[in-house]
Amino acid sequence: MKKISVWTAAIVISFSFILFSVNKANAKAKYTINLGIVTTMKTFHYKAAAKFKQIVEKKSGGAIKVIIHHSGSVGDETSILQQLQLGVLQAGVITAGPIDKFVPAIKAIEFPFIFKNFSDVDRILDGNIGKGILSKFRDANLIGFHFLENGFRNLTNSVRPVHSAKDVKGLKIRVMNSQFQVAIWRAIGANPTPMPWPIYTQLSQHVIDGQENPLAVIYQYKLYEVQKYLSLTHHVYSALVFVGSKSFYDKLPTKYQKLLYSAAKDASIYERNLNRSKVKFFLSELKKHGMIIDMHPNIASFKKKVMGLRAGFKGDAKLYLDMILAASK
Ligand code: EAX
Repeated sequence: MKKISVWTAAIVISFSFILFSVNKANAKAKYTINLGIVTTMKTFHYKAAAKFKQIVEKKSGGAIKVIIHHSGSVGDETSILQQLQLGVLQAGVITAGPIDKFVPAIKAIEFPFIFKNFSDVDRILDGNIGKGILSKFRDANLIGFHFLENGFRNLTNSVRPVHSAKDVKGLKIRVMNSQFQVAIWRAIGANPTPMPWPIYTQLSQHVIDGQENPLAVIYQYKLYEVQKYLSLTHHVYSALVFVGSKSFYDKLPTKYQKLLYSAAKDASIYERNLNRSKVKFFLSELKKHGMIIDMHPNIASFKKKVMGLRAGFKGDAKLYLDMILAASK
């Protein structure tokens, strides 16, 4: 098992007390699922979690209670994953990026420019390749229930318009906690720093020049207040995953195990549709708020810089990357 940070240890101890009282208050429920997310109630991560809660509580007739801990109140995404491994938390909606330390296979879907559009995404992630990647979560003492989405990521910064990869040179870009995401931005020419979400303060204080996220996140976190330039790079398809604690899951009766899978699936499809229906709206809002948007950056210049990263893929990550490449032709 990974080394547990002091932060996680502190959270585990203090959080156990909270859970103890919460669980007592829900004495009627047989099982309690504490679900962690790092984003606010405004986000799609939360809406997916709320849908999951609604389905699970209804279909279990109240036997399973779901409590959503949002806005990072139970720690950042890496910490939530560690708590799922320990069984302190039972579920989470987590971005693929930081999962790659735990489940290397997931690196394959975060390879830049690998998905062309949403129909490719759904075909591959909901098909055998996606199912294969989700099955690998068990090796990390986790359950990968289903893929949902954050969306295609785009670059923003406060320094200058970015049209080609050369414009990125030297920009301090915050990336997710993932060595692979660091490698991508280093290859493009930026000066990347991994940090957990959220990062508004660091952007406003110019500790970093830029960041990359889907339009929904840029809008919901009002990053237009601190970032002038947006380039629609669509460089990485950012999946989210409904993740569960394997030790908790293994103790559930089969009917509830099945219920968790089907509720995560329904909540994921609901969330993807919602997210996709809003892309145009977010773009026009970001424009209204004064962002200078490059609608057609020079994608070829970015692709050229990152293609060599394929050579660094090994084991499961390589296996699944090759499968996705073959399936997306
Ligand atoms: O799901 O950390 C990140 O950049 C994520 O995309 C997101 O904002 C949280």
